[in-house]
This record gives sequence, structure tokens and C-alpha cells, in this order.
Amino acid sequence: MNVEKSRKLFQESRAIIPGGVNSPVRACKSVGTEPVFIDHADGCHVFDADGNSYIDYIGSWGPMILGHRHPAVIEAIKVVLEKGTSFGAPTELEVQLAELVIEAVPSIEMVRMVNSGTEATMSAVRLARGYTGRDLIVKFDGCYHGHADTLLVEAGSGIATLGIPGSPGVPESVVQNTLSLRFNDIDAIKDLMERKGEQIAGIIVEPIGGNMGMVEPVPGFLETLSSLTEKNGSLLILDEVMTGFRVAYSGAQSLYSIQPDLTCLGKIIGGGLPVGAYGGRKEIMEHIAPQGPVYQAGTLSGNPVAMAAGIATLTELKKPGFYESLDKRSGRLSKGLSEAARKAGISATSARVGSMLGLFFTQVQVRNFEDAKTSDLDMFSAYYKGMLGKGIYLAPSQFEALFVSGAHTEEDIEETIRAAEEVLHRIRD
Ligand code: KE4
Repeated sequence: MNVEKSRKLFQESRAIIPGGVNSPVRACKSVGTEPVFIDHADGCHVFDADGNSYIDYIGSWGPMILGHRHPAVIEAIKVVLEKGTSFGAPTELEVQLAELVIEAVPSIEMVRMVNSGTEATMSAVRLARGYTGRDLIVKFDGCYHGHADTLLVEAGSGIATLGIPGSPGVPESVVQNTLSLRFNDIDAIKDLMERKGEQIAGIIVEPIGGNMGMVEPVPGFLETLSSLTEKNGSLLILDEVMTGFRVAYSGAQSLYSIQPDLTCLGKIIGGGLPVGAYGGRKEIMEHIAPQGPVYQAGTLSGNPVAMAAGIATLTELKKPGFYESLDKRSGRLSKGLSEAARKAGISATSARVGSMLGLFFTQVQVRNFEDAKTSDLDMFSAYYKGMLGKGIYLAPSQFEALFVSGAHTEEDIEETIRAAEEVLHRIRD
């Protein structure tokens, strides 16, 4: 495959952008290759600078659940563009997106738009601390909530991919109030809340782990977090930046019947433009400035172009049958990839919730970050490179999830499975 133009662009970008990328995981360091530069995308395909096409399972790391350049989204953006791009003043579009989010997620009575998932979780943590008057925050190893200092402790995603323990530049004084436990470890959280529950401002968790690879909650884990936070006057913050509108229109909380105090959103609600949000019970959200004393602000928060993309996306997702059909195709893919590994005699375990899925090269049924790290990373790198060579664009890290979109056809799924069978067979030989 000719990737000369990407190679040249990467050489140029590395001279003037750290690592040549604007987000670390895109550099493909952990899979020992260089990134292809994407020129354009359409439906479930992305096309690189050299004209190679790929079936895309990154989907811009989650937002592109409708596929790229969905006509309704593009049209909505064009209409707004004719009226301007940013006013720094309230617009009707912000009300419309807020109404869609509140209607979709019953635990959200009031919502604030921000520009990224990081801003959403950072603000939700500050709100939990401001509302409770407490400092301690609990998170879980392998969960990634963006790069705010207070949450860069035992994080997943790029931190896990690059093996950065936390990160230099994050003072001990900041993270001393952040406790990180093992994901799915019910006894550990019970013990901690027994000992320190009264000091805990909030527990923040990805309801389904998507940043240590794909890890489902064990029965009772989320329910325990919910009951213990309620008992101790702490807040339960569900980080649904990835799972929100992904695994179900009403998010993972609707699948597990969990009523969090606060929910963080991002990715899909921006339809590919920069949007994050946090919301929850009105009596909590009313503590946010200017209604309350907890400060949070943003020049481009609620940007009209981004709102239009989000409104168009959620409007499409609401249409009957979208998730059912997506679930069917995603199930076929997950099963096909697992079968491909089995046929090649390669140990692998998989997980899937809706159109979010993962494959680990380990015999262990992955329940937490330690389990995830038993995956054979060399095997993953060879698999990643082999699939790329066959025109299948996977996340360049074992510690990420894969996403299927409404634009992936059954034929795209079958082509992907065939590619995996050939690649895994070759690796095995
Ligand atoms: P952003 O600040 O990247 O918009 O969102 C941070 C974030 C928060 N919470 C969860 C559950 C997330 O998955 C993310 C970001 N996800 C990563 C992919 N695993 C974004 C990709 C990247 O960092 O380039």
C-alpha cells in the first residue's frame, strides 16, 4: 500500500506539532507504525492522503455513529453557516440541543454545554466538590475521563497506550484527593466508602469501560456505586462521553437502570464538532455559575454550528429501528472477529455492548485494567498493521474500543471478518 504522502506529511508535522499529532493516540506509537493522514471520509469509509480507502471503526473515536458526512448533518451545518459561526451569546440552537438531551436522558433535568469531554468531566468533578463541600474523588484504574489534572490518575486510553504513569506536570497536591480503585471491584469500593464515605465528594466512572479496551461492568458493580453514594451523601457521576447515545439513545444508564446524580456527555452529541456537556438533577446543576457559585465558562460553549450538528445527529438517532439494526450488524462483527481468532488458534476474548466492541488477545475474560494488560500487545500490533494493510481502519491501541456506525453495511462487516481471518491466520503461521 502506497502511503508516501502520509509519510511526508508526518515528517513535516513532527517538526512543528508534538509527536506530529494533536492527540497522542493518533500517533500509532504503541503499534509501532506511522499514522496515515486522512484526506476525506464518506459513510463508513475514510480515505488517506495517498487515496487509499479504509472501512473505519474509529469513527473519530466515537462521534460518527451515523457515519461520515451524513446528509442531514451536513445540511444542518450549511444552513447555520449562512447565518454566522459564533456569537458568544445564547442561541435557540442551544435550547434545542439541551431539550433533546434532557428528553433522552431522564436523570438529566438541567444541562450545560462545553467544548469537550474533558471539560465536561472536569466541571462535573468541580461541581460535585462545590455541591458537597468535600474534596475526595474516586475513579477507577483504566477509566479515562479526559486530561484534567485531577483525573489523570491511573487513566486509560492514551495514558495506558503510552504507559505514562499519570503524567509529569500534575502536582501531587492535586491528585492527593483522587483515589483510584480497581474497576469492577465491589469489595474495594465498599471498604473505601465504609472508611471514608463521608469525605467523598463523588465517584466518577465509565459505566462501560472503553479506555482500557472494552470492559463491561459486572452485575452489581454500578448498583453498588449508586447505593453507596446515596448512603454517604456523595454524588455518582457517570462519564457517558463515549457510551452516551452510543450503546442506547438514553445511554448506558438506561441499560443498567442506574440513576446517576450527574452525567457527562460528548462525542456523539456534537455530531463530529467539538461539544461536551454535563447535566443532572436541577438542585445540583443550579450551583453552576451564573445561577450558583461554582464557576465554569467557555468562549465557544454552545457554538451554533456544533449545536446544529448535534441536533441533526440526535434527530436521526431518534428514528425508530436505528439502534436495533446497528446492534444486529455489530453483533455479527463481534462474533466474526472472535471466530476468526478461534479458527487461527489464537487466544482472544471479546466484549460488546451495542455498537461498541473490543477484542483482547488473552485467554482472560477481561474484568479490569490488570486483566486487560495481559493481552498480547505484539499480537495486537501485528493484527492492527495487517488489518490496515487490508483496508480496515482500527483503533491503533489495544486499550481502545471499536465503533460500528449506521453506515456500515452487512457487506462491510463481512469484508472486515474475511480480512481478520486472513490476517490472524497469517500471524499464526
Ligand atoms: P475529550 O476531551 O477527548 O473530548 O473527551 C475525553 C473523554 C472523557 N471520557 C471518556 C469516557 C472518553 O473516552 C474521553 C475521550 N476518549 C478518547 C478515546 N478513548 C479520545 C481520543 C483521544 O484522546 O484522542
